[in-house]
Amino acid sequence: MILALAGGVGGAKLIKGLASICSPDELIIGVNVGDDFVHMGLHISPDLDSVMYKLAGLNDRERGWGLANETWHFMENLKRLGGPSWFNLGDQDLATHIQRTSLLKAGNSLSMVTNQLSQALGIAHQISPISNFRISTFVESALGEIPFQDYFVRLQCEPEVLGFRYEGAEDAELLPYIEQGLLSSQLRAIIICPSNPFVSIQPMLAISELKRLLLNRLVPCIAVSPIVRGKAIKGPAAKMMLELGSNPGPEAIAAHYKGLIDGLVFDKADKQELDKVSSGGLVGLATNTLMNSDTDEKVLAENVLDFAVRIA
Ligand code: FO1
Repeated sequence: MILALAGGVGGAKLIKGLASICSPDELIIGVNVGDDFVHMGLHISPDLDSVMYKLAGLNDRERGWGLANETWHFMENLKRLGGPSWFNLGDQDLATHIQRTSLLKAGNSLSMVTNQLSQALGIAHQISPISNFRISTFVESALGEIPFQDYFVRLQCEPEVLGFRYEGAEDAELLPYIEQGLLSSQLRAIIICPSNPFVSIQPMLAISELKRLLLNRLVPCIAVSPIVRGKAIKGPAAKMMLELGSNPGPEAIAAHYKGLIDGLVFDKADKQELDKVSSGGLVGLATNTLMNSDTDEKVLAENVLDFAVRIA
């Protein structure tokens, strides 16, 4: 059994690759909830939706979020009425947010709601929020604290980051289903998908129970770097690393996950970093990490799992 931790777009691609080679009872998917926020009364769960739409084959590939063939009549009319236009809610996507909000209001947990939505979309694999508790990522900048979606969407990742705060993480309980997976004798490997270490993975690692279970792991934990040639495949990860004083690359990712991982997979474009990464007990693997097709996603998933078996 494999347990994978994922955040935004890059994470969803590798999850799709893993889901194409692991059956539903072989793959536990833990997804970041730090991006979640309430917008116009709707509970939005961007990372859960990225994974859900991706596994349902409904995702919009170039946008990276939301649904393919989306239309924006709601947004056009919202703007005409003077409503907030900075966060785009597609006409089809709206149904997800309204149904999720309705099910949550009816007393269902986020994990129950995610199961209901995923099953309705015909997804065989179980997608789980890392916790049913609210965790809210704030970006600390010279302008003060910025809620994540304001930073990422409204301010287009422009402010210089000084740090992060994951409100609610200290009280958040790790989802029991995830905890059971980490304690299971069937577990063979833990995969940290190529998501932003600061705003997609760290909000999960800020849950003390998860961090403790990873530190005491009995199986290999493999991280896949989201950085290629010093740049993030998508999103602000490299910009954040530079602003926090580290050099975006495999070595900095290895340092970020120090103690939590046994192997680091990064792109063959950075294979010269192999020696620097393979030190202090960490094993490096340089391979193709760019996922521009279903095949790329599947091949990377296979390479990551083979790597985990090799270093077990
Ligand atoms: N990202 C944007 O850059 N602009 C948007 O207008 C936007 C709307 C949006 C609506 C629903 C949803 O699930 C995600 C959305 N995202 C948008 C992406 C969102 O900001 C995610 O947090 C990122 O994908 C990072 O994980």
